[in-house]
Amino acid sequence: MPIRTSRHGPGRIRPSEITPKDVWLDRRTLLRNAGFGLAALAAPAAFWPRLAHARRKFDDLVKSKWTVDEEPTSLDDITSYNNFYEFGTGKGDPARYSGDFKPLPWSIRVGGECEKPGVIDYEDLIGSFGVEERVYRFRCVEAWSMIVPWAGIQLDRVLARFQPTSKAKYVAFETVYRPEEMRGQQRGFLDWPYVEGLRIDEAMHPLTLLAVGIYGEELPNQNGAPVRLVVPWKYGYKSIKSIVSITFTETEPPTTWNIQAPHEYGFYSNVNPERSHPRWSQARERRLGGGLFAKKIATLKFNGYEEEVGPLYAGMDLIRHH
Ligand SMILES: Nc1nc2c(c(=O)[nH]1)N[C@H]1C(S)=C(S)[C@@H](COP(=O)(O)O)O[C@H]1N2
Ligand SMILES: [Mo]
Repeated sequence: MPIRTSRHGPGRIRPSEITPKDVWLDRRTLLRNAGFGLAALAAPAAFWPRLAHARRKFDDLVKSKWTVDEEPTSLDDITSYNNFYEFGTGKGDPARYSGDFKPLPWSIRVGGECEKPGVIDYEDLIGSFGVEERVYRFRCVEAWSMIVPWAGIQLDRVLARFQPTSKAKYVAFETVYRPEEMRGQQRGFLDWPYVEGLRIDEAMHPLTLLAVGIYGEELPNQNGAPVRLVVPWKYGYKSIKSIVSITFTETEPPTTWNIQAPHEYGFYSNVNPERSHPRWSQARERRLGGGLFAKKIATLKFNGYEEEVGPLYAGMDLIRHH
């Protein structure tokens, strides 16, 4: 079995960029593959190689003004308790089963209502637009939340290149479909591929980020490598992972969780402590990393970004348009 030191294939990463940690984690992968698998089956997610691949560092990360002044959640917590149904429905499944996913090379098709439809390659994306570090609050519908130092590119800068027309009222996003690498896609947990959408003004809002990294390095597979959306004032499920296509549309695009359970999940999905999920309240949350008995804190409207994004929804009934 070849020793993989990099998910980018031979020659893409210089040996100097591989840290001892990466090598150590790779050795764990080898051990697992070499027959420690059975013992590991019974082990908790913590045993599994969560960051099995070398991930490039972003050197010239610009610190963004869009940064909350809160203590970031640890990388360990951010990468071990995930939702990514393409790898299974358990919170530990993405860390456990995403090791064989190959995020690079990668490109994203952009089309629909725009003057210049085309394809953007990952290397072009991170080379052409400045990658910024932004520490955002991130709130999942199951009422856990975290503080994440994302590395990313403001989405509107990327979209502008394709020149959306006046008919572009929404933007639709689609996740890759690769059942051979994504074991969850071999099962009917959701309608594959995962799809999401934003109104054009939401997509163009400066807070909306195309994330390519966490803690200054490329995204781990379980967090949506190599490119995922981050919309910090909405519930986590709007932040679609491993994006392969972006389409400008005239009408509201279908979204995975709305298709799945329309009474529970609407198109807007703005964080709203006043609108309960039909099966539980959304008024409080628990920060990841604080343990099961961590005290709950009050959830803020628009996840604390009301000043920035409140005006987008002026006059709208946010209970009806949940
Ligand atoms: N393609 C895809 N994107 C997805 C999901 C998914 O299952 N598949 N889960 C969503 C949900 S419910 C959440 S809370 C976030 C979790 O992101 P994280 O694992 O990086 O914390 O990803 C979102 N994006
Ligand atoms: Mo979520």
